[in-house]
Amino acid sequence: MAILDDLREKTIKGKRKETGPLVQQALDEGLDPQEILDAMIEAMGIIGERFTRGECFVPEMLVAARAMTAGTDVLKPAMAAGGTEPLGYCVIGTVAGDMHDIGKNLVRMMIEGKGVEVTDLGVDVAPEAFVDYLSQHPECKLVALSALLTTTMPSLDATVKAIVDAGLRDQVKIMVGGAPVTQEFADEIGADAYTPDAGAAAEKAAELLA
Ligand code: B1M
Repeated sequence: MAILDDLREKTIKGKRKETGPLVQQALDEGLDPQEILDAMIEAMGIIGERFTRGECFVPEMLVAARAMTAGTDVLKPAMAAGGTEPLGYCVIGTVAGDMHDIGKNLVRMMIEGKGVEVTDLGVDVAPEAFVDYLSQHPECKLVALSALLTTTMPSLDATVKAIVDAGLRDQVKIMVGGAPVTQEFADEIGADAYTPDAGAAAEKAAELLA
């Protein structure tokens, strides 16, 4: 579809003033929000492959990421569910040492879409920050951790360990995810769940909070 091709292209090129209006136009034309999101996710995949091949560098990845964020900001209301009483409470963050937040933001958006109230601690979140949050918010029963780098996967482990050491493990479920993360790794570090994408993460979050 032409508009999605255009959106994919503008995201790759980092045209952040154009992605938002294009997403709005696609919504106005009645396109499925998931289809619109997939076009931008594909764009990030293409940028990532170019980076791997040495055809582009960090600044290009950064502007593409900003363009995608401008697009997802417009998409957010279309993906959110209605409802008044939250299904439960969740805290989310990208783990220590890791600055990637697009995937985490999508996971947050989709979990919110299930009627869960989500507190986002942002990126590069130290294990102690999760522990502090949980200590102060006993109503929070779900921790969602994102990691995009093989080098920050140990921070997932460190965060789970910090929660155990603080004596808070029994009060929460812990979900992990991000491109390099696997079910095997999640089992190894004692997480309750691994999911490969934002949609599956939202399903699992609702299941764990039910
Ligand atoms: Co970086 N980066 N990056 N980057 N970056 C990757 C991840 C990389 C694969 C690129 C590559 O080499 N091909 C590579 C990692 C290699 C590895 O470790 N395996 C990489 C690298 C090396 C780096 C730097 C080290 C580069 C450098 O400085 N030399 C550096 C590290 C900085 C740091 O974090 N300390 C770096 C920096 C950056 C930018 C800041 C420039 C920018 C991020 C901006 C931002 O996020 N605001 C950036 C970007 C944009 C990328 C790519 C191109 C795109 C990431 C993205 O947003 N994808 C990426 C290549 C790629 O992914 N193909 C790359 C789209 C997003 C929707 O997907 O985040 O995977 P993703 O999320 C998915 C799933 O993973 C899952 O659901 C999401 C959607 O369905 N998911 C979860 C995510 N979290 C989840 C949690 C869950 C469940 C599912 O449960 C809780």
